[in-house]
Amino acid sequence: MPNLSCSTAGESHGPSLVVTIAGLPAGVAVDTDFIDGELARRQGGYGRGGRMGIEEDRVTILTGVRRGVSTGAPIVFAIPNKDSRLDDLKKTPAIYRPRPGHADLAGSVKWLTTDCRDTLERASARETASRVAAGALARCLLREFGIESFGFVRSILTTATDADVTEANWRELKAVRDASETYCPDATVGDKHKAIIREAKLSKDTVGGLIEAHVFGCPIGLGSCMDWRDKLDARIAYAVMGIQAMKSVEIGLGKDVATRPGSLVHDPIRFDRNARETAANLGFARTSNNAGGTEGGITNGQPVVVRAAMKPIATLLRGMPSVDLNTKEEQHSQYERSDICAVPAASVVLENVVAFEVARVFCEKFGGDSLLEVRGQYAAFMKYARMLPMDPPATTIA
Ligand code: EPS
Repeated sequence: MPNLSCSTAGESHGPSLVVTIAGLPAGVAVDTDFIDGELARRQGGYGRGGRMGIEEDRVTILTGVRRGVSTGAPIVFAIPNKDSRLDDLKKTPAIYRPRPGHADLAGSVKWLTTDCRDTLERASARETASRVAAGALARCLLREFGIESFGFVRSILTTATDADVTEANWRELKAVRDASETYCPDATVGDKHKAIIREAKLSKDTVGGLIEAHVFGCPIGLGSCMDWRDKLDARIAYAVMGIQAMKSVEIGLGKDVATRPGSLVHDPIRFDRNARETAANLGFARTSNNAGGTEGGITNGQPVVVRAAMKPIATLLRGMPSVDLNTKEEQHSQYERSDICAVPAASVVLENVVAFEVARVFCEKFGGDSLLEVRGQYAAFMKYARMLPMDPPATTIA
């Protein structure tokens, strides 16, 4: 049985994006309405440019699904591009003038060309549509086990919401987020974000921000500390840094752990007997969640909380100092078409990318060839975990 994996291909202005997801058990209902809904959300958000008015992202299922259900074979989705003119795109002077902050310069030198297009077509954030589709597919499995992911915009520039997101209120906040053009779960702050983006547009600039994802319903025990490569937080950091334009990832309190004593960082443990038989956390409740749901790289029954910082888009309407790669003369990087702010879209990417990593460790712990087997493994583990302490010890149970 292969591990759950995702690989992507396709150029921003090629005929199609393609994503291959291998290792999803057989028997998972593939909810294309949900997947396409996530793709539509990723296209939206205040601050997007002209391209998103052209595209209408939807998955075309090419392999691995029969009558709406996964077969266990690799699943390939195509997401066709409407703005598909890769071979016809003219070589304007801009294409030789790398944008500071974009992959243009490093990629062009790396692949021994002065034409930045070969690099930018894959570096483009368009690729994130594929990763959203993969994450949304993985969520079709996770929700069978009550695991849900919620992503939103925490801040744009220096304006942040202090919304406290909990297991009890996240659905309510989701409704606010879904009514917000900047995907912020705080209506007043959402309006301020819009004003900031509008201002950036007027000054021909761009803005970044902080995005957050919370994953609810994870049982204790996903990920492992036995090998550093299997730590869930390590895998999340890897996957999130793989999202275009991310410059930092934090779990829980993140960098603020460095400024507090241990007594104000570590989350006190208590036991809620009423939750023992029903809750995914087996009743092991915490009075805070500074750890962000992982200790030792293993889920501890609290929501997994991930925050990432997105840099401002590198394509500025006013340009930035650069050089022409052919003449080596100083030139401003030129503007063709871009977003002013893609932080709302990135929050959708984060929500789905983090969910995919949770699904990966979920399949590692409870994996089987079919959903039925996964259900059995999950139920068996939860039964034993609720039995603790075991007498006689677990090793003697037949
Ligand atoms: C991007 C430039 C813009 C963005 C694009 C990312 O595209 P274009 O160059 O076609 O105008 O809209 O984002 C997407 C296409 C997308 O789907 O998110 C870039 O250079 O990174």
